[in-house]
Amino acid sequence: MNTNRIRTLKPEPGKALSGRGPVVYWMSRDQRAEDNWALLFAQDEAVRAKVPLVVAFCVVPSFLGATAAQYAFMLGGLREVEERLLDKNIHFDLVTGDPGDRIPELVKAYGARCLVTDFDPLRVKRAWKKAVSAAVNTAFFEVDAHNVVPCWIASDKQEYAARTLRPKLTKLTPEYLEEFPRLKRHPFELKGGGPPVDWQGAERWVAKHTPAPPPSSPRARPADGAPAGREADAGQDARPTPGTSRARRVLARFLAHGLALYDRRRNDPNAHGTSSLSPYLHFGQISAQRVALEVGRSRVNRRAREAFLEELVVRRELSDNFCFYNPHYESVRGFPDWAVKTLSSRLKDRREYVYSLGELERAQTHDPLWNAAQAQMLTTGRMHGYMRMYWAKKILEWTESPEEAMRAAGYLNDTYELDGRDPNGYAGIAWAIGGVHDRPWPGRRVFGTIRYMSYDGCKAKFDVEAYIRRYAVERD
Ligand code: FAD
Ligand code: FO1
Repeated sequence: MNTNRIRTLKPEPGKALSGRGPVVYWMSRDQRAEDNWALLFAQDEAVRAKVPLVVAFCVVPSFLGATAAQYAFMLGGLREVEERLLDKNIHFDLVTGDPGDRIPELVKAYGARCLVTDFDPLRVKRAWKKAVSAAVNTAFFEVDAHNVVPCWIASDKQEYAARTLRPKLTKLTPEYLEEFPRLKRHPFELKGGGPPVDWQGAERWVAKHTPAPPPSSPRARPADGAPAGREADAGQDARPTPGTSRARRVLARFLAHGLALYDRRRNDPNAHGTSSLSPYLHFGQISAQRVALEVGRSRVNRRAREAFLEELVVRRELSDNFCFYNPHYESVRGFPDWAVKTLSSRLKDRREYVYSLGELERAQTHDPLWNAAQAQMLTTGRMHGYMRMYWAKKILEWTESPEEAMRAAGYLNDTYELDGRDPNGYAGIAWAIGGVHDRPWPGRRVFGTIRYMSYDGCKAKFDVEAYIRRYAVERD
């Protein structure tokens, strides 16, 4: 393992003060037992010290507006994590509450030798780590298990665009895109580690502490991953089954049937031409590096592979770079200067349509294409990537100010998307509304020089009527 993936958040307090208990891996973003550099590092440390290994997950109340629907997907994936770890003689703990309290309590109760966690650029996660670091009396390490090239190594500053990050990633990728070692059966058992997780209790806790899904959103599916109603294998309209095994099947299906045509079909919202991996990548149920390795081995044409890796690696890691280096990633303050200026100069432009958040939420606009995209998100928990761009740009066009547009798009994305609350979401919205990672385009009303998208532009690209029919919003 490339040790540049690891950062020390708190150094070892000195041998005399180091606990004699297990190494604890506080799992958060990378919720899987395989292909997980943070877990592999924690196991190496535990084997070196001849101590047991414990993985702990802290369920927090209402993470960035997530509802019970998204928590159910997460808990479903974590059940599988527990099973796989048990198989490897590794204890799994699920605690609930504020990680700033619960993780240090656990570290203390175990007399942990050291603490390891995974990397995440979001502010809330950095605040949790700060609180944990201040409260533990043990070494504390962070491992980037999400990106192919660790975020802080890929670049030491906020990048302007994909074109400035791409050459850096291209240069560094060979150093990091290595095959994962297997997680070993852990040779040191935890004595008296407590019972297995009470999953029903966890579900009850989540039901009590997180908002119920809004009435129009997909209902939460059972956390054991039992198929719910209208599931089709990996189709865009299915409510996906959580977990690493399912993620691997979705990947296998994409490699066999989707990848070869990816560059030609990915912008057609009717075509099922993309991987549908984003919920699994978001919750870390599959590693992007595993996906990149398998795509690299596939025999499909190079153009298709390169087009897919551009999204999976360059665009995804550019989003982490944006959130890591820009503290205002979800507001107008995070926009580039040219975008702030052009949007301010258009503040007084007359808006042809203005909708309230409630009207947008209920898909009650004059535009059937936009309503269909919103309805796709409400009913399935996902929206096709091409429609996400159109969707966010229209929110800018139909609200009184870019600030309001950012608030509405962020709220809707984080409330309804299964893969919301993610650097990709913050960067995607900032791209659409605030020109982040983009450049000025010919000027027009409301948008100034922010890139515009139109209904007619969509019509020229794909069969908009078919998309509208599919997600038609029924009106009384
Ligand atoms: P594929 O096309 O199969 O791509 C494979 C993977 O590459 C994706 O799963 C994702 O991890 C990554 N990827 C693809 N496109 C992008 C992109 N433009 N930027 C960064 N990474 C990308 N993505 C999220 O994961 N969560 C979000 O909340 C989210 N919100 C978005 C909001 C807006 C306004 C926009 C414009 C984009 C948003 N995206 C978001 C990015 C992108 O639309 C989705 O990742 C993609 O549609 C997911 O479908 P897929 O897995 O089939 O993608
Ligand atoms: N991470 C946690 O460590 N604990 C949680 O309870 C938790 C809930 C949660 C709910 C919805 C969601 O989309 C993400 C959630 N995450 C949680 C975080 C997630 O694993 C990611 O780290 C970030 O959302 C993106 O980087």
